[in-house]
Amino acid sequence: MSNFVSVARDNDVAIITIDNPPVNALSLHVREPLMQALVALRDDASVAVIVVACAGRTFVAGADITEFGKPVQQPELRAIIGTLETIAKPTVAAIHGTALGGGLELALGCHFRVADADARLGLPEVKLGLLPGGGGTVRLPRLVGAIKALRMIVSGALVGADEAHEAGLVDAVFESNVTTHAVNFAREIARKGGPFTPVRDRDDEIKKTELAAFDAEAADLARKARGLDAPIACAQAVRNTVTMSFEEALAAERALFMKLVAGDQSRAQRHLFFAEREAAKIPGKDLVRRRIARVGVIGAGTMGGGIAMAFANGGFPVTLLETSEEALQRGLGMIDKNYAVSVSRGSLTEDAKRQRLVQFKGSTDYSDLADCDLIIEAVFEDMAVKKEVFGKLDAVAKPGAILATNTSYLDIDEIAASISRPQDVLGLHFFSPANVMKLLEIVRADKTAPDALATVVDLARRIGKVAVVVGVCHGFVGNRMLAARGSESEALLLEGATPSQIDKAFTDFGWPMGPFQMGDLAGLDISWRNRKARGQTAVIADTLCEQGRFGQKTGRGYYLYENGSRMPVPDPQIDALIRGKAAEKGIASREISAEEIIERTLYPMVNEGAKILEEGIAARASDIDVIWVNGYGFPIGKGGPMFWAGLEGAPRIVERLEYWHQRTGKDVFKPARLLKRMAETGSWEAGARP
Ligand code: T1G
Repeated sequence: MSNFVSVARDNDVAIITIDNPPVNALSLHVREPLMQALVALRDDASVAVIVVACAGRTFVAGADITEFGKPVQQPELRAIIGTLETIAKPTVAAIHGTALGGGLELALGCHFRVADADARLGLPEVKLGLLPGGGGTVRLPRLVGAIKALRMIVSGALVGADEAHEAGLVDAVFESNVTTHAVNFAREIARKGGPFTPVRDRDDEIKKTELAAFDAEAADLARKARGLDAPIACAQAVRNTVTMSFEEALAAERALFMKLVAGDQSRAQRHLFFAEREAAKIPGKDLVRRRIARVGVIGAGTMGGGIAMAFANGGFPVTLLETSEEALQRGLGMIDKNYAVSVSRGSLTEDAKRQRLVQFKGSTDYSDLADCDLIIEAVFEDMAVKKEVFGKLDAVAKPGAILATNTSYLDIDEIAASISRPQDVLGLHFFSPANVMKLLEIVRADKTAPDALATVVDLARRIGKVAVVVGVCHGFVGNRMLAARGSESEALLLEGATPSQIDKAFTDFGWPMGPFQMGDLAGLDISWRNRKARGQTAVIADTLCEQGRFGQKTGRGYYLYENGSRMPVPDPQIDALIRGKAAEKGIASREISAEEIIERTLYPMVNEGAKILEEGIAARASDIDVIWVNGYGFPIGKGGPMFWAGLEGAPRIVERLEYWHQRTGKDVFKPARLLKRMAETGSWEAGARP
């Protein structure tokens, strides 16, 4: 057949094997020989049954995402599945690893599916801003029912082999050698004889659907879509399967798919798919990694405790160090409580909780860190305190141990220079809650050894984090751009905007919440301490903090939070305070549009991103997008700030920045060289540093 598709025979059983590393994506060079094989085996009377299997680490993980946005080439996946479904002799899909998207759709074109016990199955297209375009929204409900299919397709979540078996998605599960078992299963099926009903003709499950219950569930899911089109389209497509004929629903699925694949949201989410994988590619691919068997964490506060949990969840034994027994027990107690919450929510079993807790060893003695291969400091954000801790680490840590700081803005070169082994020092900037947030900003200091860096990039994946390597500067990438985004917030308030008006501009844009609500959630006292440490002031924010308005934790900040609720209530006192400060400064109040709010907050942020690229603090514009989407809630449907700049139009961003620069004289609006270059070329890479 071809290098990518081969056919073997086991007497009257034909086994088609797809072999397209790394994930057997259904690229054109797979689809062509696959179609030929199916037609040939359909028409070969000596073949009684056909098994479809894959070589390598996984069954088909979907259509080839790199082909989207390009002219469609025949044969399409739908045609292949259509052909497969017309084959009268029994067909069996042998699933190992993952059967995802077009891969599961291909399997749904078979009469039977058998899976390896560790296999995972799903239609995650919604995570690419799409919906299943190969008949998944029409065939899956016919096996698992409309409601189950709705949940799987709108969430994009995967199911394990046992759950798939229970749901009727797979017909048998085997501990191992699924292809061998599939051949025996196939032979047994052929021996028993038909009829063999294609999935397309199985209506019993969808006929059971209660449309009212379905619509209620779909409406609930739609409320969580936050401006994304794909979840809504997914729900509509599954509903069509209940209310339309097979052919009508299939055609409707196609129309929805073609609309989404051509849209900006899917382009943005496909950009992020590849951007996350690119971010992990750093020089030194072949470097020998350092062995990490045990991890030490210094500081059992909110950050330290979360970091320790992230490693314990990743299967690492953790030594947790605190200055006093009381502080240690408080930290361990918080960890236990966090796990108990997960158990009560059903996202963790009691047994798993036990297994994780035994990973922790508490201590107040630095010498207990001597057997750790990686030690992460998460103590108070003060340079003198950091240096004291690293001094002690330098004395006790074993040779070759990686010494990391969780600082979110301090100079890591200065910390590294304070000890005898700067080559082992780097930053591991986790985001709160560290056991939940996916992003890990890995800070490469001037002297950081390449093997230390490569080691922690790999390690991030093992603890379920998305890693991005950045250089040393104040606030690194994320917080530095956050400061640029926030630089105008006060000015906008003084000129007439209200906190809720600005927050609404952000939530309308697609953020989970706006800067003022976020400030109240994080605690206004943290950035107040920061400003004071840097000799900076913010007239409104400082006044709030002087009045003890730290946000949710004190029940009032920019908003009121009554009786411990997290619901922000606008506070007329705040408007009066702001108007008062504006009057003191002689600033007249005026109408401010949502457009102006976005211009004066997000445009400077993109501009700062361009400066960061110019300075080589970030290696790629897409790295910045990965940071903002995974660490700061930037709307995935917009692809991150640097990708969004392309959607928004870099020429417009430059023009409006120049307008505000002229009007305010503020540097934050002075267009960066690389942004101007992007406006001319349409690409960030075109003008980037070599
Ligand atoms: N197409 C093209 N390349 C892909 C790919 C795909 N579907 N999946 C992975 N790759 C590349 C990836 O970029 C990386 O490349 C390498 O393979 C290894 O991936 C019609 C519309 C399967 C769970 O959404 O979730 O079918 O960086 O690093 O961690 O309805 O890859 O090495 O150059 O992620 O072991 C639906 C996407 C497609 C699944 C493996 N399918 N893939 O994870 O490896 S849309 C998906 C994954 C579709 C139909 C529709 C994961 C994985 P490079 P990796 P991994």
